[in-house]
Amino acid sequence: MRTQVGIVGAGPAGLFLSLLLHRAGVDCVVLESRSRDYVESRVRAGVLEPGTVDLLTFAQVGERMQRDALTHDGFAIAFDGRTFRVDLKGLGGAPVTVYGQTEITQDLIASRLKIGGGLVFEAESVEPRDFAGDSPHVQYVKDGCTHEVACDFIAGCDGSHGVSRASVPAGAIALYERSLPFGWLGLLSESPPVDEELIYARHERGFALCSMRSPHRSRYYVQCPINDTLEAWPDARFWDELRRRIPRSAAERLVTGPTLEKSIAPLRSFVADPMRFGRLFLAGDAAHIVPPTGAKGLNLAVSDAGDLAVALSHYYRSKDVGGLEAYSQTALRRVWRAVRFSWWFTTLTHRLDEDLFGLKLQLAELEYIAGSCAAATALAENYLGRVSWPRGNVGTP
Ligand code: FAS
Ligand code: PHB
Repeated sequence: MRTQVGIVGAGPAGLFLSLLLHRAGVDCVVLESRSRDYVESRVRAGVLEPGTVDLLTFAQVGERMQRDALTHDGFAIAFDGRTFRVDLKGLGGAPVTVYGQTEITQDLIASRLKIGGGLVFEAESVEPRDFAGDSPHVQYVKDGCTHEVACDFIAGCDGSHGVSRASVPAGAIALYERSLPFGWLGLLSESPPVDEELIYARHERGFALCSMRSPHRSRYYVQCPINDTLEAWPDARFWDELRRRIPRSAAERLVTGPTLEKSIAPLRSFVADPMRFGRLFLAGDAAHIVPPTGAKGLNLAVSDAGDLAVALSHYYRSKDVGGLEAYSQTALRRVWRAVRFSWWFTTLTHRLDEDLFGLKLQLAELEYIAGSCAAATALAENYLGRVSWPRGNVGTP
């Protein structure tokens, strides 16, 4: 089989890239190791930046999102017995959209299948090959038969534990990593949210987040030790701990409901530089991971796919490799902005078991943001992903 772009992984990055390439007339095939049911049922991100909504709408994937998504003009931060609101729309000029990654993945898959072909689930032993040369290909096994996809380029969109980045010769890509000694225990429940907007709670017992997926479905997180297990967290303990960490008014409104999903995710950052090797290009979690506090992971994955689609489409139209050569540097500038913000927002709101000085510093930073329009604006524009280089001020590299 031959195609122009072989895509490894049918998460948001791979699926979105395949849709944009198709709309640009570029032939591609997506190879996914898991089943469609598994991919479509994964519970992950929930908050979309305005840029992500625009990209999904441009790719004609936004119909259900426009109908069902929630629009939030701000969110609350609770600390030290106080709560203040970050006015995203007033300070950053736009709202965020609350719409689950689960729904996005389903919408992307439905759109991709409507186009026909080019999406293989349960592809086993997927192996990107010969991407250092001019004739890359991807080998995989399906129903016991070995298949080969010859292509011009390979897009590694297979997440942080995928095969693509692992296939690059050791030392060719630098990895910048930092992990935190705690994770997020997340619970999705069939119950109404405690508030109309998200609540990020910094509490001495640990961080908590009240989020949602719809007026009837809530998503909650509590910070937990990295080696904690789901067995240690029966629902009753989760709800009790959540009530202790969020503002009393919210705790009194909290309505519990049937648990639809519960999982523990580690909090870490890593960045792969460059995000390419030869004719293999990395996008999304295959190239970077950020702590979910800043709600960046999914948004970065969609942005990478958008940039890579533009570069590949331009190449096929003009045979100009300029976009492909610039892809990694352009993406990494955006990635590091998100890594910085996500790390900062995580260390600001989580229990870090530092000395009392560190704890006082955390409270002073929160006091400053609560009382400063400039500081709250900086938070808002980062949360919205609206930080862009002022043309002319800092020059362009
Ligand atoms: P994904 O990991 O989503 O997709 C990669 C795909 O590649 C998967 O379908 C996988 O099955 C497939 N694959 C892997 N290896 C393969 C192989 N060898 N061959 C073929 N296919 C292969 N982000 C937020 O913004 N907010 C959050 O709250 C949030 N919560 C998260 C919770 C968890 C538990 C995790 C793991 C991530 C969370 N994220 C969150 C980040 C998450 O949303 C990612 O950023 C997003 O899924 C990135 O999309 P992709 O890059 O497409 O990678
Ligand atoms: C979520 O709803 O899953 C969510 C929302 C905001 C975050 C992280 C996760 O910062």
